Amino acid sequence: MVSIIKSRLPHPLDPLSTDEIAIAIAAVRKHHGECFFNVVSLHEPRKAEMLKWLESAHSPASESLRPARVANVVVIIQGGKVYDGLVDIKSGIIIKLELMEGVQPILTMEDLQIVEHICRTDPKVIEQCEISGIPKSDMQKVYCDPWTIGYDERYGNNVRLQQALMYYRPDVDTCQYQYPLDFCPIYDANKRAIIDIDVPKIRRPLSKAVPIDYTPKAVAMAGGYRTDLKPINITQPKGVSFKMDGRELEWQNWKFHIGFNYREGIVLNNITYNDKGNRRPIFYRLSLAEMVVPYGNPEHPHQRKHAFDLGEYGAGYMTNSLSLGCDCKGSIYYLDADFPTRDGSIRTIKNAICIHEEDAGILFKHTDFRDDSVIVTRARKLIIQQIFTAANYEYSCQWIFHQDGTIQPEIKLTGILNTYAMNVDEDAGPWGTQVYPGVNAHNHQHLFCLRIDPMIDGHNNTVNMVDTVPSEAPVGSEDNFYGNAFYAKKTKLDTTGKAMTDYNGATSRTWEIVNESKLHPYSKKPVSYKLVSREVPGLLPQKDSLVWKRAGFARHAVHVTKYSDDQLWPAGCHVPQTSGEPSMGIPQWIGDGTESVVDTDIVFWHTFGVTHIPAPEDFPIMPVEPITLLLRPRNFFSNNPAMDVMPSYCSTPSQVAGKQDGILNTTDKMSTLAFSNGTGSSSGCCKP
Ligand SMILES: *[C@@H]1O[C@H](CO)[C@@H](O)[C@H](O)[C@H]1NC(C)=O
Ligand SMILES: *[C@@H]1O[C@H](CO)[C@@H](O)[C@H](O)[C@H]1NC(C)=O
Ligand SMILES: *[C@@H]1O[C@H](CO)[C@@H](O)[C@H](O)[C@H]1NC(C)=O
Ligand SMILES: *[C@@H]1O[C@H](CO)[C@@H](O)[C@H](O)[C@H]1NC(C)=O
Ligand SMILES: *[C@@H]1O[C@H](CO)[C@@H](O)[C@H](O)[C@H]1NC(C)=O
Ligand SMILES: *[C@@H]1O[C@H](CO)[C@@H](O)[C@H](O)[C@H]1NC(C)=O
Ligand SMILES: [Cu+2]
Repeated sequence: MVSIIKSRLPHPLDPLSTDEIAIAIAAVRKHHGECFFNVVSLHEPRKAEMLKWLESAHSPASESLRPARVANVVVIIQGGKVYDGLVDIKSGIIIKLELMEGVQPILTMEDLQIVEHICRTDPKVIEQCEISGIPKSDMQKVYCDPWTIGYDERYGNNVRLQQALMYYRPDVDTCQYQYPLDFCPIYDANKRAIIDIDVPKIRRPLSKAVPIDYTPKAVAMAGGYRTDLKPINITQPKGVSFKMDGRELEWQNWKFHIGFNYREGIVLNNITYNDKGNRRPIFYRLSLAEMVVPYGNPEHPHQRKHAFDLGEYGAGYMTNSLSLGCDCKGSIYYLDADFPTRDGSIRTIKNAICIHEEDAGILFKHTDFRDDSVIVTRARKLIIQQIFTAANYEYSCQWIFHQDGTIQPEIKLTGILNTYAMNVDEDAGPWGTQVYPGVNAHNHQHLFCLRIDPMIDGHNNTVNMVDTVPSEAPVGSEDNFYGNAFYAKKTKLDTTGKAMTDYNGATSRTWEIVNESKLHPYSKKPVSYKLVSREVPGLLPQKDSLVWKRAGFARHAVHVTKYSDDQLWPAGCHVPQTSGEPSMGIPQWIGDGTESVVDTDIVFWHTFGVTHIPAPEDFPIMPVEPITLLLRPRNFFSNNPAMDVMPSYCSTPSQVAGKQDGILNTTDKMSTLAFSNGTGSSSGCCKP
């Protein structure tokens, strides 16, 4: 059973409650009359304020130091004017609300949903559909995925625009991505109208291929489902092993707070580990802070396809409502998410976050080959998950905690490829692949930016880049006579400029975040958490390209900046329609690169991901492709911190020799032999 202890006051890092959102909305309305609500979200307490309150938490005066609840509010008023500001929740007073010139705030789901209806009735869109081979009477079968325009130099950023990627569904249950249309209407949100249509030089009429689908009906027609899959039951007869106190979770020595916002989705705060009674700080805040998906087809207007899914649409706004037994199996604890709607009411996404445990294979094992005495300990992992849908694509974001002090962020890509029309005699290469007759899936990258605000045994940390390299001394020299020497070469990233570094698989490059003033008693190396990330493609759009300018965070695998409360968004605050001149976010913060990031409060930014050259196996729906990273303790614990996890089985040489009692056997009673009619005998899990 999950024990839920309800605290009276919200934790300062809890997302705004529905009541708090309503207070902020009422305050803005009182002042500005009718407006469209774009964002009403927790303005996180300043770190210094938060720490001061915590330090004083046991004094009688501490309540007066409790960080105030403040809402960050972004609204759009008639005529498309954008206001961004702060509202104090307790008093309902607007702290500030500033008119923003030349920015476009995030696109909400409601902003997106309007476009399809307008496309269907627009005479110029109807005309283009007819050219593609769709009769006027079939306009209800025309669909569009509205994307922000990204940036189009013809319009700049004073008008709020979307580009409509057009598709056709011959039948309402047929997947539209196999019938892309070749033109691209441009929608103006203020005029609520299509203001332009980009029509390619080469026309590509509607595909006549027979549909391929993943629905039960389509699978039945293609031969039906596999029948040789038997059920797997996951049971936790005594309940889960984690505890929740509000949004604070405790599990296997870990303790942390689970936040959630419209933009990053899951935010984990104040991650600590109880090291034999000593609760050690590890990360102040962890989140996926931005991403960009640049497409690699040079034909106009495909250069505009480079979605910043977090900054332009929001991993929170697009998050799925998860369900038992489908998205997560086992005993699941859920947290909901509350957001404002455009007209100022509340939208609740039930089950936005799921929390559960999974068996994680073997934690460690050793058999003594002399006598078969053995220890084998099974591992458990805890998963905090959300899944968001960015039009065609889905991203499952998992934060996986392990018993040995490792944190493993993992992203699973699935959903449907973004597709474009192609003619029967056309060659899709080299910028794309024909994944189905008439369907061209363009090359693209999925680049994610992880924001790591560390506190490895204290808030002041330093980053080293670590490369394993051969000794510099040549073969035959005194220092390396046999030529076999190699070591871990550390480069201290002492300035923001020097910290702009890239991946190198040949040297097994990692980056370690250290507290230099605390050395491990045995290794004499500083305590650290090391980032192990092996899927780190460089940004493929070239230097000075539109994407390079707009996605400054993606130019390098690693950036390190000095901590600043308001530096949360690596591609800037309001991302839609930024021109990249100047580049917002990380490049601004780094400036001339001379700022010291040694032994101070730092933020570590890591861009990783995959380059996706589509293939027919990805169509019509893509099997999950996982990308995984590790944040591992190194020189942090005195030794393996998980030896106190009960083994499934442990026998010692003396027990084996003497057949003494006391062999530890906690093997589960659910596991059985696969074929009970077979010849194998049930000799226990650990004995040959
Ligand atoms: C597994 O689950 C199914 C259905 O949920 C149930 O009918 C069955 O009895 C379970 N089997 C075991 C061994 O618990
Ligand atoms: C972090 O967690 C520790 C341990 O539970 C607690 O003492 C501390 O006050 C928390 N700090 C913050 C910033 O929430
Ligand atoms: C490093 O760790 C030590 C021991 O926990 C701590 O006292 C110190 O404040 C930390 N250093 C910094 C600079 O945060
Ligand atoms: C952390 O570094 C700052 C300077 O960047 C310094 O003022 C502060 O005292 C340091 N804190 C600790 C705990 O060492
Ligand atoms: C055991 O049962 C399985 C499935 O019921 C069957 O396919 C297999 O032939 C049997 N094996 C023996 C050794 O009887
Ligand atoms: C350990 O316990 C399991 C389950 O009770 C049992 O099936 C197994 O035979 C035992 N193993 C040994 C080696 O005693
Ligand atoms: Cu992809």
